[in-house]
Amino acid sequence: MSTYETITVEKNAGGTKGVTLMTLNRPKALNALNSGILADLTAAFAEYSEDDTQLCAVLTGSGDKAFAAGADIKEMSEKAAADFYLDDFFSPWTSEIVKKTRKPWIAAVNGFALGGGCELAMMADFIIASDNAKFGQPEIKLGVAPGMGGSQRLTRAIGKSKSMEMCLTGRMMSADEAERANLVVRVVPQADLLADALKTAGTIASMPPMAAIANKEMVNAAFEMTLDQGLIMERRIFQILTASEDKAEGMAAFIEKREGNWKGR
Ligand code: CO8
Repeated sequence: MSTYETITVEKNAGGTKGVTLMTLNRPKALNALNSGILADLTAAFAEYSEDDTQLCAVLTGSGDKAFAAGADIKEMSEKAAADFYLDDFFSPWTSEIVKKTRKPWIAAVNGFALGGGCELAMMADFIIASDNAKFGQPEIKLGVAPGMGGSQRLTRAIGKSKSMEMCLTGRMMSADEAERANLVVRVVPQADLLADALKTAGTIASMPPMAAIANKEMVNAAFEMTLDQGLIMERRIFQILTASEDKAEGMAAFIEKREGNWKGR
């Protein structure tokens, strides 16, 4: 397993088979997302994708204050527009973390998730939040705007009015409001967050792996396609899955009242 400078990665985390725990590890800077974290996280997600023993991942922040308080403002303050454009800062995240990561992953938001931190959490398949979590897109206060998907993913998640107000005022949203607005799956006490996220990830990791990838692909397609196109895609993937070894095993296991023994194909 690789070692990273700005994140920690634990496979089979806490003894949960098949679950990789990634932790952003710059607590003194509230886990602000600098280019070091960008490189480490991109590599860690590639490693997760390639490791057939790991079937669900959890991403969280170290310390009890922040998931990530945004892109690193100190680093960004020294960059010119041409640097952002030429480096295409943050685009590797979209390609590696969102597009290439076909296996599921969960964001366990344990405090501030602001700006790029909120955007990173929203790249996850779903978010579980601790009761002290706070979400926001405060970029406007810095004279900019979301640049890693916030204006698009937040709007899709919570609707235009709330998203518009969040982006225009830069205000923070509490965990309870985020749950009411469907931004997060549920809110748990901070002390229970990691256990809850790992347990949920463990449940996902115990499912037939190819079916998990297919389910993720189908749900994501709902954001990209018309209803008709999405329904056709769903039906085709369903049909393909019926030819899998795990379909035969899953249905036999149900009838024989036993656990499935998955092949992942
Ligand atoms: N970047 C760098 N350092 C940070 C950041 C950050 N985003 N957030 C906090 N820190 C640092 C502080 O500077 C401080 O360091 P130091 O002790 O050396 O001064 C340390 O973390 C602790 O922070 P505070 O003392 O401020 O802690 P508080 O509890 O008083 O406040 C807050 C916590 C409210 C979270 C506050 O730190 C804050 O407002 N942080 C900034 C939040 C923010 O504006 N985030 C958005 C950043 S912009 C962004 O994410 C754009 C992404 C898209 C870019 C796309 C480019 C193409």
